[in-house]
Amino acid sequence: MTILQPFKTEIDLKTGVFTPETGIIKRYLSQMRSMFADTDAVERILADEGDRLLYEVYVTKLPEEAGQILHCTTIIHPGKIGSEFHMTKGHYHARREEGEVYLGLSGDGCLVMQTQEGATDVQFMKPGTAAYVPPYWAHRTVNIGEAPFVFFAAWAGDAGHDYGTIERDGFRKLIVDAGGRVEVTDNPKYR
Ligand code: M6P
Ligand code: ZN
Repeated sequence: MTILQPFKTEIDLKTGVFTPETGIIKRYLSQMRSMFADTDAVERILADEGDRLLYEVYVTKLPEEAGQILHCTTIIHPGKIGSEFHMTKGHYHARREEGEVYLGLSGDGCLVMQTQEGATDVQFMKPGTAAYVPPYWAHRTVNIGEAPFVFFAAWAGDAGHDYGTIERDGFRKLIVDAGGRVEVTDNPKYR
């Protein structure tokens, strides 16, 4: 495995910005067209206001190999697509036996999880919440507030991201705004 020099990163706890910046991933609505339940709302937003930046990920550049601990911050901007709150794509780990740890830094969010055996779970997160994604659980985060939801994540270097399974099946649970109340509902399109 790669032998590295120790290093550190300064993280702005409010904004999630990494210094030095070693990489940033930006995800737009156009890249998640079919992931939101209300696909009419998606197409309306894209036509009326153009593309929308949903979330950003500040990553450390580390080799994706066993023994390394990858880490990043994610910033989900506030907003909704129809009644569904802005969220990440979500994924299983390619190596299902690898878990992950999250730490809420700013804003309000929730962590939606599920297993391929049909179990579901939702953990609400605020600054200071450490949430654990055990092995075998797919995970997606959602911004349920009016400010950016920012959290730190750390996971095994060889875990890998399996996006395909979620792209095909979706998540069983949706996080929606029901007239000012955050509600967990069943996804009518779950396969
Ligand atoms: C968390 C971690 C990252 C992930 C990011 C965005 O910070 O789980 O590995 O990349 O969220 O989520 P996604 O990759 O599902 O878009
Ligand atoms: Zn993960």
